[in-house]
Amino acid sequence: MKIAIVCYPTFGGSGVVATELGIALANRGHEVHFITYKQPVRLAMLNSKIHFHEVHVPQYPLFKYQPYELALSSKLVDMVKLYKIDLLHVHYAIPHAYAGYMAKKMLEDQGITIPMVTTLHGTDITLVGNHPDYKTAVSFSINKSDVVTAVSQSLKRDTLRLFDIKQDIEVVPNFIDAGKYNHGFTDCQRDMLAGEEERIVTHISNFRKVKRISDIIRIFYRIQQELPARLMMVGEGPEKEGAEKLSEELGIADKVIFLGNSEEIDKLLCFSDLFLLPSETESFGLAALEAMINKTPVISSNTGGIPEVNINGISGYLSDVGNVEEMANNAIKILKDPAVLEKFKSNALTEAKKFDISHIVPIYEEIYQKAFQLA
Ligand code: GMT
Repeated sequence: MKIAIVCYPTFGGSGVVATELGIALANRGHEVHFITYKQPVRLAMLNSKIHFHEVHVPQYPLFKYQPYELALSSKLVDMVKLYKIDLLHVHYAIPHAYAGYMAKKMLEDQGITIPMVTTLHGTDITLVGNHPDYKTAVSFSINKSDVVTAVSQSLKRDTLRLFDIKQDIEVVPNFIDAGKYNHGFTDCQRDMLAGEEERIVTHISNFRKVKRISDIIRIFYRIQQELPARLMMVGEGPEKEGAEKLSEELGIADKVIFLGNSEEIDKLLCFSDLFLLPSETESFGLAALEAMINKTPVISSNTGGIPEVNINGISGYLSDVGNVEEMANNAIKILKDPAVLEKFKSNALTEAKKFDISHIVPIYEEIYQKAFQLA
């Protein structure tokens, strides 16, 4: 099958999921065309099965807002015709489902029928999509997709609660390629970041408000009062500066390392002892799953789809959003006893393996077949 994947190419869960799915589909013999404004960060290799087509948005000085959707839908039409693409799979509803539907209609006008699958990822529903200024168009394009998928039961519930959705939503969770993690890194140079006696606590995100970055610093403040530890803060985003200031104010700046965006998160996670994810909302929490597959237990908020991946008392602990005290106490409980830490590490790996890509890609293939029948 020839599949066009539309996604955000930046550091962020939806782009990562779309990219990893595309690579896996190509490995199973499909021809995959990524169509977006930049080569996705996790897409290292292009070959006869993996193509990348850049969407250019001509800058016109009289426009206050440059029309990306227009450029994307035109590019989709051109690429579908040029490469005889069979199906569109758009990730993140805004504006991809909208642009995809426009492309579908333009192609229809030329006698070409193409099915469109839309995958909802989270903030396209819970934060941005549900804003009154976007809601009408988001509802419309979800309803016009041939098949709609959501990354967790929780996101499915949120979508049905927040929008007037007239069709079925299939749940296909985020996934991980467990095979890739038998990497046996020999360069786990833990000692470059922390002393032997220090526990390493990690957070990875795009540092937006929804991640409650200051909670992370406050949880860590309590942890380091009880045991020697360091915090690795990986990523870039609007809340980073505030987090740097807060760690200075709390007098722990020497123990908090801000690493910026990294393409080597598995190396960072392989020497982490604990992952913190106290988000306000999280449709699934891919970052938690990536931590767990690297044997890193997770202290998280009990929100959205997180409880579908982080199992309370098994792979980590869940607390109410904002309950920094409880999160810190649970973190200390895991970190201070080596036997307990080992148990949580091994449980985290076991739980993560349930989301192996080998279970998930065939589900998407079935969904594509269904989309053909419905288009
Ligand atoms: O939240 C992010 O860091 C990025 C965001 C995105 O859309 O790129 O992630 C969302 O999609 C991921 C992949 O499906 C989910 O694992 C994340 O939980 C979800 N983020 C939120 O819901 C806040």
